[in-house]
Amino acid sequence: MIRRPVPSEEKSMSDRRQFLKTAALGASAVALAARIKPAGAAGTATRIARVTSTWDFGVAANHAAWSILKDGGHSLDAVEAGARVPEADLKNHSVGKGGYPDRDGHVTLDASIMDWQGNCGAVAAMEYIAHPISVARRVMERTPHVLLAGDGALQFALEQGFEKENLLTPEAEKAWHEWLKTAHYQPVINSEVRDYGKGVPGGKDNHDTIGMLAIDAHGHLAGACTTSGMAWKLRGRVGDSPIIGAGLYVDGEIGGATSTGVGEEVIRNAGSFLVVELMRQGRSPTEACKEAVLRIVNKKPKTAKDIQVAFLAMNKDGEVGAWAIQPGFQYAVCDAKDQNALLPSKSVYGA
Ligand code: SD4
Repeated sequence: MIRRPVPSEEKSMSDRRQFLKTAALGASAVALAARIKPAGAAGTATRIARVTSTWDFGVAANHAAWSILKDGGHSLDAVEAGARVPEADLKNHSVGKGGYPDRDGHVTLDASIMDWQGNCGAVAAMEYIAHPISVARRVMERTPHVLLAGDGALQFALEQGFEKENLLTPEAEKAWHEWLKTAHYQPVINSEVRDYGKGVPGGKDNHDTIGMLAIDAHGHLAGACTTSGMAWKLRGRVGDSPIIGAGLYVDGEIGGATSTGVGEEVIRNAGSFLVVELMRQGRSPTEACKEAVLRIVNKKPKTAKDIQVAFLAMNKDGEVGAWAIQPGFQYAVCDAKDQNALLPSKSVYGA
């Protein structure tokens, strides 16, 4: 079938050509960035390339993003490359292939991507495609739409040349059969730090969505968010991750935010949009994340005690901050100075 490009695709192709030209200038862009003075009273952008992402798997994801950013590459390419790392990790049961399935044994993936100009794309409840973040980018660049869901998202992905594969690994299937013995749906509190004092079993692998934010040497922000969603969810359930403004939001003039944890509470509060708007009002990334988390806690205090939600934010100067409901949330930060930083987030119920 011959597919004619839609108008936005033609525009995106010309953007792409422009981008390739710019990328070729990458090394000189970095050199230029090095000459640009740090933020001063006038609020000049620092032009320091940096990437941050949720949880400890964010360190490896950041490395992939950094391989693009360090040479003057673009933040949008960086966050896509970074998000693909946990998507491809079969040991990771909360993102991409190898993710835990829904109640009926289907692995359904959610993802979104957004740039500093307000361009965005997303897929929700998509099956059989291992890299939903790349499909989300195609939605952004090659369609007039923002969000494709379910069978339509799959159809689009196949038309775009993505490969159909079984995403349910034997390990995830075994865990699903184990869960079926009780079939009790109770989201666990995600915490990578064991025994943080509440008797909640944390652990290195107890994490979920990867949300990633990057600023490149051109001073441009982008973000990505990808997940297999809540394990054992109802078929058709969509979380916050593919919802622009909930799981991810980027405003090039202000900053970006992303979230992890129980998506229903994030959607209810338009969480990532809220964080960005709080930064617009003058909050630092950390203050904005804290206030958004408290909004969730104060709205449903009883629910909040037993769930995890965390926000991660980066402002347009590359400053990073986070806050969570429960202790044990960590975020990875990578820049020219340190490619392996993994920082503990503050939280409402912990330190
Ligand atoms: C969601 N925030 O679907 C995502 C992922 C998640 O525990 O909840 N994982 O709500």
